[in-house]
Amino acid sequence: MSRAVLGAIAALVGWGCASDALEPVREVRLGTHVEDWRDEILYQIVVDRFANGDPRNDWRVDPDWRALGRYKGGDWQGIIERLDYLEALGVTAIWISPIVLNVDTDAGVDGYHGYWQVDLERLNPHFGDLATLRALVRACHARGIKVVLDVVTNHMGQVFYYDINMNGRPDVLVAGSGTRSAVTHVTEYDPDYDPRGIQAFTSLGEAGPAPIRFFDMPEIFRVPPSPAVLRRPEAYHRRGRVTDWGVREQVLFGDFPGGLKDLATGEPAVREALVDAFVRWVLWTDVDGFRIDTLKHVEHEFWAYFAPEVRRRLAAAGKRNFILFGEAFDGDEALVGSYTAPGLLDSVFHFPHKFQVFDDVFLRGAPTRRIEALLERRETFFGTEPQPDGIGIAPARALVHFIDNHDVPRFLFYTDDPRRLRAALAYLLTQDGIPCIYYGTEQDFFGGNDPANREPLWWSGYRTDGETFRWIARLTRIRRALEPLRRGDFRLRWVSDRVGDEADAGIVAFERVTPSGGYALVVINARDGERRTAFGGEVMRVGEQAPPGTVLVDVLGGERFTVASSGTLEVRVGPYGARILVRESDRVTIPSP
Ligand code: ABC
Ligand code: CA
Repeated sequence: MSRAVLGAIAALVGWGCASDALEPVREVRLGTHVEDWRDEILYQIVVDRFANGDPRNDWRVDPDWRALGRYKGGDWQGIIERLDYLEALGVTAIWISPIVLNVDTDAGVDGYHGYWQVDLERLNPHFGDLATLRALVRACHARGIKVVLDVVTNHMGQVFYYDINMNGRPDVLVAGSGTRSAVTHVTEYDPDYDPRGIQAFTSLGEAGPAPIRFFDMPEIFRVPPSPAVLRRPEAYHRRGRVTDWGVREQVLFGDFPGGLKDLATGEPAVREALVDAFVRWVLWTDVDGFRIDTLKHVEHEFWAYFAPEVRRRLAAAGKRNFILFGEAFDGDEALVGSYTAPGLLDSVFHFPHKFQVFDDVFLRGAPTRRIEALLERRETFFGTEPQPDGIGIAPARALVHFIDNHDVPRFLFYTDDPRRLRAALAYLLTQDGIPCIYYGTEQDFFGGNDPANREPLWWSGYRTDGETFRWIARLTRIRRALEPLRRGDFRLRWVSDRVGDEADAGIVAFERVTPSGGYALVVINARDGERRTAFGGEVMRVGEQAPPGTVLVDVLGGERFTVASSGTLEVRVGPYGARILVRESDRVTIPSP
């Protein structure tokens, strides 16, 4: 066993070594670093895969490039050393994968992603220590980059087994051994859902709730969880693994596939422990928000407690505008939107938008009319009032839009035409809400299902001269320079029902207008061939901010267009191209990347 492993284990079991968490740590001075979250451009980082800055924490690292389910060595120091890269790309906020101690490895897969938490009060030593995490946040803030932490409230890692046969050992049991009945395997690590709770079994039949037994394997950090309230059976729902995602009760109370044990989030002591633990990391590091995992697996009552309580405690410590947004992985707008109801979260990832717009329209060529339908329903399903003491923007106006993430195949897995991706990026970075870019997109990564979509970024050589990198870098500069693109209302001006060779097939055009009259007009062509904002004698009409005679300049290509006396404007756009038009009289300048 290497020195580093021994050191980590020693720290874990508390042998004299300095421990990050359990001793008093001086809190840092908290600040409010964000004015309006819609000004931010998020960049999602899987820490283990972004950059390796510290070889001393490289134990259990498997260098085989095919072994993507193993630790690869990335860490917080690596991010610190690559801030120039992020600045060149032009993103303004990073969301980093979970930071706390995880079950290190299980069934041949490692906890490199961070979602197998075991101790909410200690950091994952693969990524660094508290000093490094603080240094990261400080270095980011010094460059105007905000930091969002990924937190999990739904479950712990695989920290216990259900001792169904009560023999004190984790077994895989064979049930129904009779010749006629089917033979089934029951694993005590991860048994199937039982609404009564997992039952124990003896030769006499069922014997009441199965005891749960925590593992004690410090060499892989598979130890009784912390804080101590999470070592009581009542802290878990104990009903076994979800077998049917269509059953709401299972989705809420079942263990997450992979044996991730579902926390009893209705229990006051559990709720409080979660708030305590995650708020403490903010007090200790000054991060700017939470990306919350698995929203739809936790009952709404929990969010009604968690969100205001986090906001209250942080406000008391001097931090405001702390964003709380989360992941409800679902195509159902009503469900996804429900987490932004009054009193709950500031925002959510817009999964329905990912499916219907980025996948259907930009990837598969569905009519751009889809965008209109989604937009029309938005205010029905997503919160229209800012959350009390939240970020000050209504959830419906601050939705987090994304093309792909670490749980789905990358956009370029489905197409080998990067022009499609660039059209999607143009839309992502000019529409309203908060755009989020998954690391590696800028390098044309094309990985498929998890874990193939979590490629080490160093495979790219961190080049900044690729076409997609440069395209994103230009778009981020433009978004940052043009207030209407960040804060303006979104007004659709042209979408099409057509998907063939028609003049306007694939065109989406929209205006962004601020209350003080700031104006931008965006025209994107999601298809091949030159297209325009006109069809069958009808031409796009523009808003009153661009009256007849107004000259509009494309900040991307430099071309000029004049609004006709009829208040219409015909804009041509090349294959998968985009135009971002501003009034010439506004004399806009965009800094070059
Ligand atoms: C590992 C393996 C996977 C294997 C899995 C069972 O175990 O790598 O190959 O499939 C973490 C790790 C994963 C790891 C898991 C389990 O833990 O990152 O690598 O997977 O060990 C969050 C995080 C995610 C994280 C977890 C767990 C949760 O972002 O990284 O995973 O902490 C569900 C959850 C969602 C979760 C996601 C992975 O699984 O709801 O919170 N993400 C349907 C369901 C969704 C489901 C989705 C994907 O499939 O409704 O609930 O997400 O499995 C639309 C429908 C949707 C539908 C999609 C596919 O189609 O409207 O409802 O989603 O049209
Ligand atoms: Ca749950």
